Amino acid sequence: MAGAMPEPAAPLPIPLPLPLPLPVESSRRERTEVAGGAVHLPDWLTVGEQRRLVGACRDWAREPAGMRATRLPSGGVMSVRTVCLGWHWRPYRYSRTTEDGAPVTPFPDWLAELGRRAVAEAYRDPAAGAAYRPDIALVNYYDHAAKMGLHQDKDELALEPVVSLSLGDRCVFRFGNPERRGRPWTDLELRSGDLFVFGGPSRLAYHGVPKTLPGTAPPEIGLPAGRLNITLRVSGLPV
Ligand SMILES: O=C(O)CCC(=O)C(=O)O
Repeated sequence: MAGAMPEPAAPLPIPLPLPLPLPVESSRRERTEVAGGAVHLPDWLTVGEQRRLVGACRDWAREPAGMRATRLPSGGVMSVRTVCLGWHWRPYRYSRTTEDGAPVTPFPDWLAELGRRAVAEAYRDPAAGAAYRPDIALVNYYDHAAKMGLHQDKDELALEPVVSLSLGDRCVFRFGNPERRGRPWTDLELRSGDLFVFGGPSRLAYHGVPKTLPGTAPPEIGLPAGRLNITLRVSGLPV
């Protein structure tokens, strides 16, 4: 019949899209309390803050007390390269000068302020944040092959939390227990901008970095290769 609606064409053999599942990564990237007092806050630093920290690390690395591979009393040399602020870590104690006599770079107030914000937000405890007075930073640079074995941070006289900030390539961060260098542990991925705070019952937990994931750094933070980690600590040493 003229003017009649044409028969609908057979449906196209292209299925309609199904609702997309949530990306696995986004469902895992939430605040996590890995153990008592050990908190992972993903994507805590903005890109701008990451850029500023990368630039500051570059400046600290060039200072007279600059970045170096630490020689262990056993004779081994760490694959990670480190520059310290406030107090220089020479295994297994702190001093105000490096092994070659250079004065350690001062610990800046703005970094302490960042540490206070980190503790307040990780523990959801503004008073704990306000009371936090870090005076040591260890800035570690990992090239594609560097790693760090399981160890405790126990050369400080105070047991205030350690604040750890990650920049650049992702890594596998192994967080163990305070009793022994072994299982049980949790492996988690730390990415650029992530915050990890460990204090309280986890302050002396063994931890380490078995590997980094080269080529995973976000290009916009100004670190084309490798991983930087900044840990803030309270020395408990006299001013
Ligand atoms: O690179 C990290 O995430 C850990 C660094 C660390 O364990 C340390 O500096 O003692």
